[in-house]
Amino acid sequence: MAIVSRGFHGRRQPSEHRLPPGQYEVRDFPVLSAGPTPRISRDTWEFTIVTETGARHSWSWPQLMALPAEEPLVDLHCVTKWSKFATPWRGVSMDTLLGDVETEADYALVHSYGGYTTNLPVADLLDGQAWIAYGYDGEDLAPEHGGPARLLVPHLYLWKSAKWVRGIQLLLQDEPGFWESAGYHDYGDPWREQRYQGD
Ligand SMILES: Nc1nc2c(c(=O)[nH]1)N[C@H]1C(S)=C(S)[C@@H](COP(=O)(O)O)O[C@H]1N2
Ligand SMILES: [Mo]
Repeated sequence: MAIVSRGFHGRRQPSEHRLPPGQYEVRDFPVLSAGPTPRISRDTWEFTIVTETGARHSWSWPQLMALPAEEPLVDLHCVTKWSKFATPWRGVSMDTLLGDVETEADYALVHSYGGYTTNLPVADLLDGQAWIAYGYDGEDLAPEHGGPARLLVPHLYLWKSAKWVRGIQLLLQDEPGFWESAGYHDYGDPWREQRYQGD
């Protein structure tokens, strides 16, 4: 009889092994917004990538819907210490959206309807790590969680996942966003507990 390590393939680890340092698990889905929830109509919604040379790539709502959708099942980690496991999203991979964009930029500044911004390296938007998410748990993404669409970049603290996303500015130099300018960490890796500047 072959020696098989049972349960090795495709089984998620018990939840306590998926908690980054200093985090606790929640079962509900907290809402954290720095201001009021903007109401954006899908008829006028637009997502725009602007490169370091000023080249613009825009998608209307129907154009976004026409792109291949993915259904990532990911853990979320908020810097206020809650984590939520196995959240089911639907959205378009940033690999798809950045695929035809010619750029040498290493940095991205994400802009939201309502004025929120957050920054991250372009590399963290690629290789199946980030999505423009418009569905959650089989439904349209609710406005309080960032609908019509938000950035989802679950390997970083959740403040990087800009709700009501409007566009991404590609930059040769790093520029801090809203929370990063207020003392939060520039990168925000939950596994290295990069909550604040200097962590
Ligand atoms: N536009 C915008 N995006 C945002 C925020 C915000 O205030 N405005 N808050 C961030 C923070 S701090 C967190 S923890 C998550 C919360 O997402 P949720 O409300 O869906 O849980 O959204 C992030 N994205
Ligand atoms: Mo947060």
